[in-house]
Amino acid sequence: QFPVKLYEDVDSWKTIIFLYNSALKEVNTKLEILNDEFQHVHQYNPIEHIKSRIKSAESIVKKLKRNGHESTIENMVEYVNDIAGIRVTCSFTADIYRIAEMIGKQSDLKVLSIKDYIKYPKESGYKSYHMLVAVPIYLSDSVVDTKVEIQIRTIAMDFWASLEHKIYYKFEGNAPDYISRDLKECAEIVSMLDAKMLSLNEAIKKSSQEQIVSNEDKTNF
Ligand code: 0O2
Repeated sequence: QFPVKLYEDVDSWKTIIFLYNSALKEVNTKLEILNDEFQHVHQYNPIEHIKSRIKSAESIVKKLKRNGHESTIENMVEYVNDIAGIRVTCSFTADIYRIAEMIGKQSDLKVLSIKDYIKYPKESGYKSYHMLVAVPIYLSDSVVDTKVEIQIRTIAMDFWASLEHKIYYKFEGNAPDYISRDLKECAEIVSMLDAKMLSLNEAIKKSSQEQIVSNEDKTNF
């Protein structure tokens, strides 16, 4: 458990978690609005679903330890960037970049860093687009910039990452070679599937547009 012993520590822990929860609410609302507006303008939803969570005290401590930091409240705020995390799942790879661009344009969100594990997948085969943003939380007497990690990925990438995550924890990071190999092969299949689904979707869109034009031609005639 997190070594929160002193009363002041308990108090600052509660305040910090309150801030992270508020930041999640803010970013969730922003994403929902972007999705609704996209539906309104393009009759299409780029987001399949959104999940958010606050990292457990146990995972925070483990992450600090893994990175060689002492478990203090200051270190947790400074070094653990994904205490507040939002995962956005899309159908197609193109939607990921569309959403990332829309987030980047929000003037009240500061983009602190971007990790494009889609263009540059991890050694394991992990693919996802990570954005670390700071959102201002307006309190009665101050404004606090609070960090939120947004992970954007396709349904197929999410399927792969969930299984890999389970395997990683089951074997404590030392999965047998044949499992890591098979996982990597699955990651390649996921990439092929995503590319194929995207081009199929483009073909469907093109054919619908051609149909509209041909119907307009008939009416004009
Ligand atoms: P958990 O158990 O999911 O919470 P940083 O300090 O931000 O520079 P960090 O946190 O390693 O370093 O950044 P990164 O790479 O953005 O990873 C943040 C989170 O992305 C991880 O949190 C995972 O949730 C996910 N992630 C990153 N790499 C992988 C991977 O190879 N496989 C899977 N399944 N998920 C990954 P945690 O705290 O490491 O893990």
